[in-house]
Amino acid sequence: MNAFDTLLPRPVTALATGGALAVASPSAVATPSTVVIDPGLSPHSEAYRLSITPDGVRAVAVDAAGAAHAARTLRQLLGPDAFRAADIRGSWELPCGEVADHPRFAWRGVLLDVARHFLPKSSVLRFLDLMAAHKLNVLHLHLTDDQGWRLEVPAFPRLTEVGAWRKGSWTGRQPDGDPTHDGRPHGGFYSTADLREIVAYARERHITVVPEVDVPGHSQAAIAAYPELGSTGEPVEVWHAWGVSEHTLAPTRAVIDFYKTVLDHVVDVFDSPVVCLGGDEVPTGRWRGEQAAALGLESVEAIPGWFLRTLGGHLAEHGRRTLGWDDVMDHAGLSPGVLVASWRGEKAGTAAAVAGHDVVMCPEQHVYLDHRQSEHPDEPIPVGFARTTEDVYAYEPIPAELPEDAHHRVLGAQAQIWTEHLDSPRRVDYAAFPRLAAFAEVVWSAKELRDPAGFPRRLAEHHLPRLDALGVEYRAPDGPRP
Ligand code: TNX
Repeated sequence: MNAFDTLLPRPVTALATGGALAVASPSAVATPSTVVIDPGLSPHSEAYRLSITPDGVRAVAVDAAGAAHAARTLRQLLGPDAFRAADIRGSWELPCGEVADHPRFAWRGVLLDVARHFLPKSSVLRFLDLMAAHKLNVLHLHLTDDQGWRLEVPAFPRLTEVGAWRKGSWTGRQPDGDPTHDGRPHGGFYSTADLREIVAYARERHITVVPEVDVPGHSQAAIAAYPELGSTGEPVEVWHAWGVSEHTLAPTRAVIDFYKTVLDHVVDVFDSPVVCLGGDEVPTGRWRGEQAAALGLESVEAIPGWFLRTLGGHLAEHGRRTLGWDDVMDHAGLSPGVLVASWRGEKAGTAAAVAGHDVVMCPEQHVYLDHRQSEHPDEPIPVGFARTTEDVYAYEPIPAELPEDAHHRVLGAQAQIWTEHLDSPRRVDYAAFPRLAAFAEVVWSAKELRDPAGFPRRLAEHHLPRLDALGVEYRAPDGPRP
């Protein structure tokens, strides 16, 4: 196999596969160039070693992902032009040297919220390419929420016929008309074929797509499609406001059966060993004590835990693990196999790790990329408090208070791109980059190799030109672009 093939511009591919390319410098690269898989290279998965000498490029990797990383590093070393879509004829230079490398964390994730604003399939595929270039390896796709259902489920066509579309979005600036939305219809969904294509595209790049079907809150779009799923049965619309809707799922066997069918489809389409059931921000106001009692539960507060246990058990029958937002830690009887996404700071993740859960660190204080990037008055996306690229670079995924014997429970970290205020692929670019590049280094590099002093220079001199070549509309370090 040759991992260089799919990643490099064509003339370079010719080089990497043994074609001729004359290079006229001391750091000349000649043929042949090879990639070898050697599981004995390193105890670390995804490890690789790259040797560049005047005689050629040689990469050894412990596994196929490591081979892909070697090719990605090689592309970085070729310079920004190697990131252009167009073929570039001419000579390429590589510095001679050795790279021995492996990731610090196994879960190097990004959440993309395609529910609040739909992103077309082509944008998701492009985003996967950008993730791969940054050696990120988990795409958490937030597919369902109050404001939209993006996952086609053949058994329940109204989920996407109705649940994928809303009348408008709340922007806070509605001049006339309905004060709750801007009157611009919004929607879209992924067909089963689209999702299979996304999963396969990701797999080729050694990225796992973790699907999220959020229960029992964040479910108003599903209830709009099938009102009988709701706790009151009253008809509702796909929500056009932001925030947390009061319309939760009814705690009944019928609703569980519905979601089991949804999840049967999800596990058929997605190959991820982990499926996210959400479990976050669940209002209990629409549930009645008798409903809880009918399920043998003490109070309505126990209903979210019941959903998680029941549907998580169903996923387990399919051999899949459940991921839940850290709110799930509030519930008794949580299976120790449940993976916890620690978003309300690091405390919940620390507690979960100590209690024996595997954890993905996602703290909103550090890695929520929907947050504004400065206090500048022209900052176009004024969400929350400011988080700069340097702030993200300074993030440390292992909480200081986590005892050492629980460190291994932290599988890694994940950056969140919630899209309430990101209504186009360009806005997603702007929010994501270059902060995601800083995050990628946080989850990849050994802690002692992190270099906050040198990062701004490396970013400006080496990485932003690559993003330019890739056509990424990132936020410039010197301020917002109008
Ligand atoms: C909290 S993180 C949420 C999301 C929002 C986000 C906005 C989490 C589990 N819930 O639904 O989009 O804040 O920053």
